[in-house]
Amino acid sequence: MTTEKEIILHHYPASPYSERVRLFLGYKKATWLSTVTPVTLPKPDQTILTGGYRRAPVLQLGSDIYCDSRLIIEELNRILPQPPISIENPDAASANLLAELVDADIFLKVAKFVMGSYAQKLPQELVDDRAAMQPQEKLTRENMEKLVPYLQLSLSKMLPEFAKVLDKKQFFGGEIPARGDFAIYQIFWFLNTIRKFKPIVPGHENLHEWFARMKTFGAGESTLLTAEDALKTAAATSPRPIVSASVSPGPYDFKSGQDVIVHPEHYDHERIFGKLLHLDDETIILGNESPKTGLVHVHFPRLRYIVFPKIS
Ligand SMILES: N[C@@H](CCC(=O)N[C@@H](CS)C(=O)NCC(=O)O)C(=O)O
Repeated sequence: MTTEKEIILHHYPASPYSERVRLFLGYKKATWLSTVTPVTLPKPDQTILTGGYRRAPVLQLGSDIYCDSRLIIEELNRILPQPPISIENPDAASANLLAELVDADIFLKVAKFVMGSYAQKLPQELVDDRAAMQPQEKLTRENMEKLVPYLQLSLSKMLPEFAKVLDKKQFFGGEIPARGDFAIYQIFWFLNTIRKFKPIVPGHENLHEWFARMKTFGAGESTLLTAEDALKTAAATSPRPIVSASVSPGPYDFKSGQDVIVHPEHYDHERIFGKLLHLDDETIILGNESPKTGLVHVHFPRLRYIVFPKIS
């Protein structure tokens, strides 16, 4: 059993978004509990905690569940303020804006490039699972492979620009890293898993040095925790009271406690269920209850997640 304050990260080693958060935990020299999730659906121990959110990583603090790496990093930064990250200055703003570009476009290209480069070796269940996540893309091994030259060209044009933005700075955030540094790192970390960082960004020593500097943060100190024990922790604890809980009615005239569906922007078929407990310009908080978890509060960032009423 763990205590309410302990950091539990639900993730799997090959997940680049998880690597973003693991590196952040390293920067903070955190001690944390590591619950390894499956790479493909079904993920019953994760989705019972999240109301259906299937992606990695997920942060659990007792019975508060945080989805999406951006919100996870903000929450971790709140509970682990030292060492600080770069905020509210032009370098931090440009690093965080680059992170938006990474999430909206560049990382998707990197992921397709890495997977396409190994298309023939990917397990069939992974191909099927990811194809079902993006039904509009008709993902087959052949289609993945055919895209590789185009993706290589795109990345060879885009990625060296990061070196120009970094210029002579230690970090994209300036003297210390900003949230965006961890998002940018994820690109090069994933390319490095197939040894393509140097070939795609030859020269540009400043970027390679930055990567090496970031890498030294490590991943903090983690201990394995079974999914079963993570669920027991949720069942044995209560969610943090929501500070000034309120539900902004928005276009659907939302009411507190109403059943809703949340989905990540552009992924309408990924559905997360729960009772709407809080909705403002920053966060969405859903309440969910099950015998295995007790009451949990599931937190999402407001941006990139869409809330709809659940029509029963
Ligand atoms: N916006 C999410 C994206 C997370 C994401 O897409 N993670 C990938 C793994 S790196 C994922 O969950 N893929 C499907 C899966 O693992 O089930 C975040 O920032 O955390």
